[in-house]
Amino acid sequence: MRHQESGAPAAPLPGAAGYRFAIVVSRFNESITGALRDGARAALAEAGVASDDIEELQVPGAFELPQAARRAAETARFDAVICLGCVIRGETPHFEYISSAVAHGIMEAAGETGVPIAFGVLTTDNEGQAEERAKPRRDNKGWEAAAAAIEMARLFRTFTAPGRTS
Ligand code: INI
Repeated sequence: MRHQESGAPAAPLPGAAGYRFAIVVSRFNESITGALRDGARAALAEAGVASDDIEELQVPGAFELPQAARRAAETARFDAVICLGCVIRGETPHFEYISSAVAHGIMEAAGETGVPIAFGVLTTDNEGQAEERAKPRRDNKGWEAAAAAIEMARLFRTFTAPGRTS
């Protein structure tokens, strides 16, 4: 298991009941991204997030993730946004362009909107490697991205100005 180097039981996720999340998921390589989405939903449920507090948005490919994530963040309806995608290396430089555009785009959108945006995008040489990272529950990049989003959402709520409740 990639989360536990020591063999100790995995720490439970911190609670996030009442927090709102957007999951932006790419349809490209859908069998993998669907498994990432399931992993992300499992993590949110484990943290006590109600399904009504999760909005799922679909985009065609990973390249479109930052665009939709930015718009979702700008609505101010979400504590965090979780981006899920899968880019598999082909014979063309497309892989490098898409992977780097997505990573930079997500980072920029998070910085400019002030809303945490988690990077749950697999960039692998082949489908087998992607499947290895999209297993049920914790061996799943979607689960990992959701756990990061929960942690960041909780952290960002602590930045609320004194005397303000939201
Ligand atoms: N999109 C992906 O999410 N994964 C890929 O592996 C991929 N490849 O290999 O091309 C891919 N391409 C589509 C891209 O994300 C855009 O949707 C498309 O270029 C339209 O903007």
